[in-house]
Amino acid sequence: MGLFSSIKKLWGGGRGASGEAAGPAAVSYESSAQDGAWRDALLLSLREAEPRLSLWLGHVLEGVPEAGPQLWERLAFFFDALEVPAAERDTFIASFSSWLDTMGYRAVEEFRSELQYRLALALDLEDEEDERNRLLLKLSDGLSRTREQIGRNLDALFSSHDTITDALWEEMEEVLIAADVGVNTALELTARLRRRAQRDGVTDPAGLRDLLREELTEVFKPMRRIQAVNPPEVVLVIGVNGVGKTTTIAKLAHRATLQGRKVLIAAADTFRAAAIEQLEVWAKRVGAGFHAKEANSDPAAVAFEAVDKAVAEGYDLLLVDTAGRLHTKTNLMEELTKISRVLGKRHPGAPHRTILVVDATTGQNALSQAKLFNEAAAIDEVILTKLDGTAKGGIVVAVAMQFGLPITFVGLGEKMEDLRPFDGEQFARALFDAATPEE
Ligand SMILES: Nc1nc2c(ncn2[C@@H]2O[C@H](COP(=O)(O)OP(=O)(O)O)[C@@H](O)[C@H]2O)c(=O)[nH]1
Ligand SMILES: [Mg+2]
Repeated sequence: MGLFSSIKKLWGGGRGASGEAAGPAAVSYESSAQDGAWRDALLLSLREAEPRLSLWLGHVLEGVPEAGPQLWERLAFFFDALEVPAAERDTFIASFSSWLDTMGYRAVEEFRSELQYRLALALDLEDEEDERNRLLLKLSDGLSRTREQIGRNLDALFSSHDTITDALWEEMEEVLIAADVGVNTALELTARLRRRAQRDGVTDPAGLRDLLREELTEVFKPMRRIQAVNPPEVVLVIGVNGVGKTTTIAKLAHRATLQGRKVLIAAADTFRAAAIEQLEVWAKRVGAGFHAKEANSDPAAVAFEAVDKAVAEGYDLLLVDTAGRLHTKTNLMEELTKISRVLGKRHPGAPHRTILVVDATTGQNALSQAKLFNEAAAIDEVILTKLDGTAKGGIVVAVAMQFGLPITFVGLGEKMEDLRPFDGEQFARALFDAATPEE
């Protein structure tokens, strides 16, 4: 359900299915002893609110200090007002409630953000502006150091030149290199900007800021991809040790589960028993299936069995975790090729996507990793993790430009909700605009 239909529901839908079905076994939210006047008040504030999920949620949570019957009742009422089918409403509440139990959260502030994330996915509002702004804010936070540095240097650069000269271009290269965009990328980006400035007849240095943002948006333009048509979709996740593969798999599984897909996770990183256990814990937490063998088993065998299970048991998505620590490049290449081959043997077209996970805090090192893995496997996309903790945001530009690979998601923290679709225009804004985004 998109935002417009949601608004229409709120305005025209009245009480909807309120009170029509009993709650799921685990959660009770039938009308409590308190009077029902809050319903009218809540419906009114929802209708009067600007149509933004965060504001709606604010009203739903008004006067609710912690999880409990009052919260379930108000949430259920919110779903009813949006005419969400009772079964979906109940599943959402039951699953959220059991997640709270698992995490040991009670106070609203501990789970508000996860709740909004889940609502955005369940109500199909993630593409709405409100959610995009939220991502932008988070991205801006994470990139504040990069932005400060680049922004300050660009300001200094633009104000110290009256016209666009060769010296200005050289200094711009230096600013970009200092932001860890990398030498080659900085040179190429500057060359492109130069052409663009000439073409558009830009002569005022201050005009270059916009050009830079436009050029970057172009660099990040998402490539069209053909989606897998034969479920289960098989996704192979590769990357150096410690970059965040396992965490990212858990986050991807979490998203997919919230979107109603049946997910299986395979532990083809068989080096350490602890790594297998870590993945199993995540699978349980996010409600995904799990397939593993004992430590030091053949990773390709794990992958083969997992895809077998995924096909046989009707999974929608199989995520395959891999090791990133093979001793030589040849080893690594052979291992990944073998895994890919057995996946494809059992299920035509698999792996449908091979994702390289890159740790943004490693700066230029990330580039050489991308290069190495690109030789070992046909990478379809990149996920950049730890953008929350880096002053080297420029690396994103380098990866996208040097490899022509689309960046599909970014990791902005260790929590499950901290994986967000990557939007190049947003990123360019977060990176280069000194001005804080709205809100
Ligand atoms: N701050 C931050 N930490 C992350 C992010 N993604 C992963 N991590 C952390 O990075 C560490 C290594 O992650 P892990 O998934 O085990 O890496 P793997 O070896 O590639 O599987 C863990 O402590 C994660 O919590 C992120 O986006 N932001
Ligand atoms: Mg791992």
